[in-house]
Amino acid sequence: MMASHTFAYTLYTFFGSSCSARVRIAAHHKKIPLTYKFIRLHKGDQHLPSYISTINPSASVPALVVHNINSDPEVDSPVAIITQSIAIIEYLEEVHPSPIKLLPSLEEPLLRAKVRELANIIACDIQPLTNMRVFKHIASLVSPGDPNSWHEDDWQRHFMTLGLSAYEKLVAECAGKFSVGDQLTMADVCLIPAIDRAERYEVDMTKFPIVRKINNEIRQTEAYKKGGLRSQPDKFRSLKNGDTALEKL
Ligand SMILES: N[C@@H](CCC(=O)N[C@@H](CS)C(=O)NCC(=O)O)C(=O)O
Repeated sequence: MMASHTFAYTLYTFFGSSCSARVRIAAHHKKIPLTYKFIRLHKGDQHLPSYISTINPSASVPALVVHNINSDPEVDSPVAIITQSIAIIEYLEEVHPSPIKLLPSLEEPLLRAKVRELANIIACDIQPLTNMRVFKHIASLVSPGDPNSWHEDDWQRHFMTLGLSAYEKLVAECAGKFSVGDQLTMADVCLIPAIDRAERYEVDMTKFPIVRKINNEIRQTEAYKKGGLRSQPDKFRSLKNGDTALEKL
């Protein structure tokens, strides 16, 4: 395998995707340049046969294409394509371990486990249940037109509240300025896009005072300001800074 500095990266992303935002925020924090290609989830680009066959068989974002830095990404084959946001973040952490880290050092295995535990509450317990394809499929199964049958917003709030309640309990033991101590970690880069979504669905965040304090800190970081949904070139033109009334993706 070639040294990491010989690589360049293209990220397939959508501004409102919390999984893409994790990777964007992580890369900004670590000062790793990414070129973006936009997948319009609301238009179904993730289902295009060319995207599924050549980039991401899971029909989702993000996907990170790793190129040789001297190659032409439009013509030459990539070195690798990594799908799954957590795998991408951990890859970037491993090949760019310094100067800025998103995981505690190898000498702190329990703290590393804590960061991963928190990140997985978001990535494994909340996001998959609240993903667009899930609620679209449920909506297709329940009686169309019956207002009492199923409410997407209640479903979203339920699973977001469950996950954030667990997060709140766990961070009580380890939070400093951020979720684990005073440095931004992979847990925080997963948490903040999940809070953006929770706010869109009007989850009662007053139940989570520690998470709210951490949220305020993360929002001040350059990494969030540059990698969060509101600063993305593909954001909907109607989305103003500070606006939470975004289409529920
Ligand atoms: N486990 C995957 C989940 C990827 C995923 O579901 N991404 C969402 C956006 S956050 C998506 O592309 N959804 C498209 C759809 O549901 O059709 C990861 O962490 O990368």
